[in-house]
Amino acid sequence: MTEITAPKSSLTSGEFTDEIREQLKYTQGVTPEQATAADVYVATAAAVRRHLVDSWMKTQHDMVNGDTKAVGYLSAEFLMGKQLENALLNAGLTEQFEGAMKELGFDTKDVIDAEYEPGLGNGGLGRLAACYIDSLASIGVPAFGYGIRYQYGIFKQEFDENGKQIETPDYWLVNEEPWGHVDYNRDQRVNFGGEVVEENGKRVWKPAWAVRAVPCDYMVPGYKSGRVNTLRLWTAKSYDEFDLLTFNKSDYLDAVIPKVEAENISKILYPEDSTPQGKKLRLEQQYFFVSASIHDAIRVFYPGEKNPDLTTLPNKIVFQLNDTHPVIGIPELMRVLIDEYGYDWDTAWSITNKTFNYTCHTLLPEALEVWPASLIGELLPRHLEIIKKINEQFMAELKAKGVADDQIERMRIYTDGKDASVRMAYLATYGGSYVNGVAELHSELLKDVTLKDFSSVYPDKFTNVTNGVTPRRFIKLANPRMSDLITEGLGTDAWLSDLEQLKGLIPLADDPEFVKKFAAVKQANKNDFAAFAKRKYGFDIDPNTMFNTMIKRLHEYKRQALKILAVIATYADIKSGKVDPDTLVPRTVFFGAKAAPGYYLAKQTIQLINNVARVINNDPATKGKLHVYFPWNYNIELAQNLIPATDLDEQISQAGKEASGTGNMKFALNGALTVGTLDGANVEIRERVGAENFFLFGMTEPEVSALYAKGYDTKGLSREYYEKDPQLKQAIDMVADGTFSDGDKDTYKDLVNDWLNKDYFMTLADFRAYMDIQAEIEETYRDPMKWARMAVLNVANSGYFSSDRSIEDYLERIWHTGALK
Ligand code: 7GP
Repeated sequence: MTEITAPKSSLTSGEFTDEIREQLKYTQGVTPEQATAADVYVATAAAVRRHLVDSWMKTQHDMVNGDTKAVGYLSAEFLMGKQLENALLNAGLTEQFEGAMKELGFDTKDVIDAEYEPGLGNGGLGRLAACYIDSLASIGVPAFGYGIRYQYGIFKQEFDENGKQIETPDYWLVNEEPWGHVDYNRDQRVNFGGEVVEENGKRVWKPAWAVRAVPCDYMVPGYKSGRVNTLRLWTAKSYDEFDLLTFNKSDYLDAVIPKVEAENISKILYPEDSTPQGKKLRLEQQYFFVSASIHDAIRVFYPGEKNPDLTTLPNKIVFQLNDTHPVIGIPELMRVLIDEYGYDWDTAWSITNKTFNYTCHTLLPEALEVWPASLIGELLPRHLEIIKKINEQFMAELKAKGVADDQIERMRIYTDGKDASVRMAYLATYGGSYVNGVAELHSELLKDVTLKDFSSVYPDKFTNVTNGVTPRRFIKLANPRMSDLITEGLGTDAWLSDLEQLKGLIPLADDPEFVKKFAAVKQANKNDFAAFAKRKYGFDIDPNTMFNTMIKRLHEYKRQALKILAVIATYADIKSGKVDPDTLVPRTVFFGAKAAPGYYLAKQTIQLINNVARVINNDPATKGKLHVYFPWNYNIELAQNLIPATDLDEQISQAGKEASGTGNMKFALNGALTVGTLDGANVEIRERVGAENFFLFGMTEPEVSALYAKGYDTKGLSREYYEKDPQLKQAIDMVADGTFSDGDKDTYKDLVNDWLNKDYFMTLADFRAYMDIQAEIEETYRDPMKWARMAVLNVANSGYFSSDRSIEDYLERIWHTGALK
């Protein structure tokens, strides 16, 4: 094998053009004259893949033959975003692409835009997985991302004429998808159902049905590392295309039922985020991809071996469980080792224990998956037996350690009785080596609250890895102007693979020339966004206002309600003449958020925001002073456009509820200032950028706990805040009295009822503090140089939040491996 080098930047534009021409001709069958931007996109993608193949093969060869352990990142979601620009950047082909497009007479933007964004994830967890596989490849750690190639990703969001969210299916495979290679020759059989019988003193699973798992491989090029990893997403296929007997007896539809049922498994992504589903199909999805991936890893690392020595498995690969969704992998590996390879229980347990680790991404107890034992028994009877045995062993172990009986009872993985169930987070914690939270505060709360019983017995299992984001996509691609300015300021672009180098910008915060340039970059980004929003949504946005953004999933704990109530309060003050609009900093407020289709209060909040926007944007009283826009279908593309244009971002979750957040990192790294609570990674961002460069407000986590203890949500204490605060009262009254529903008082009654009687996430309790911090924000914004200086310091001090650093932490604290030599 040849020596590994950074991708050939020696490829000339001319050569790259020729490759694209070849692809157009031989795979697309069109001449460059006939070609559309969509054709050129497909041909360019194929040319990029071709260019990466050697490094991809070399990486796989080195992975299998070297002594560096690989990482298997098991995740039900990979929210990748569009691929072309990123692949070009990481492959070192950006300039060649620009040259080729010139030569072929195409606009680079049109070609990049021709790609359909795959939405194979819901939010933070899925996007984090995508950032992590970028960083793994960029650092040169051999890795597989393992997941599902859903035919339908997260739904497309539209708003109807009443401002309600409408979900339409996202069939992202409408056109040719040039990145994935379907490898029918590396398929796996995944069994389901049936029963377990005793044969020659052994438990033998007799499954009732099986699906064929076919991998689709995506190359994951590292940035300047010369390494290319694999994202392997599985598709479910039927072994029986067609039942001829049934067809002859009855009709076509009945004859394809088995096919439809099998293929349903990878049909659609569950659109839930931070909420459990508890659906049979969901468990089928989980087992489907995890079983296929485990067998695939054994195939890869023990090629052609009939009797592999699987006691070496933990030296070959370490599986990271991305939340509880892949946790069925623990009993699956036990089953594979015992039933398929003949290992005894203890050996199998020791291998399994060393091979898995678990990352938790939530603080909401209801989001920790619990499966009915009956369902597991029905779909995976052998696994249920194994889980019960793991539970018995666990309880005996706890007893031997002298753990009190009531604590042991609380810690059960398998709960007996009528509603017997399996707690996947507990199974993951016991079954793997390490458990980590995703920000310091989150990891502390996991240890001290959510998994307290476990951390008291197994303190060494618990660790933290604070999330990160890839600077390639979220700085370099999203914000090319700022990237150029950073490179100019630092005199090198090496910061893109060593983000702590941004610290070199600190002295430039005191250089008025640099700060001015920085402010000019932000203004240009705002102008760009206004043009983008006009094109895409028809919005008329004034780029000379403060851009104030809240983009994330719609969830009560994230408190979009707090933001919209504050907007309403300001609007009311303008209307009543209490505030002279000319004294306000002109502001444009942006929301972007999808609500889970069955999440009623979240959907009401969306409707409210849309109608507040409608009323305010049409009211001459606030013209030029306050506007609200809600671009629909928030996705990665919108994030890449809006984040670099934002002045102020909102991270206002109730303290103790947001595990980390990653949007907060993207904003800080793009020179937005944050208004936020002491929650998730906000805590660490503020620590790094400096308290004076962060707008902090609201209760802390201990204050929140104390207020719960007083009965905030159970005794209806929120009403006291409403009665006490005239501004809050007025805002809520306006929602109730029909101001945003054409006079109809019923439209938002459930939302209002919840605020006044429960308000579990304490929106009302934090309202005053949130309004008060606005004065400070406005005063700061009135001094553009001061604001820009603070923004520079946010960028300069946020290098820690690179996903490269997160991966380094995983390597050191959990995976105990490193880059390929
Ligand atoms: C999210 C967390 O809500 C967010 O705080 C965190 O930054 C992100 O994961 C990445 O760690 N969680 C999810 O997206 C999710 O679906 C399932 O959690 C329990």
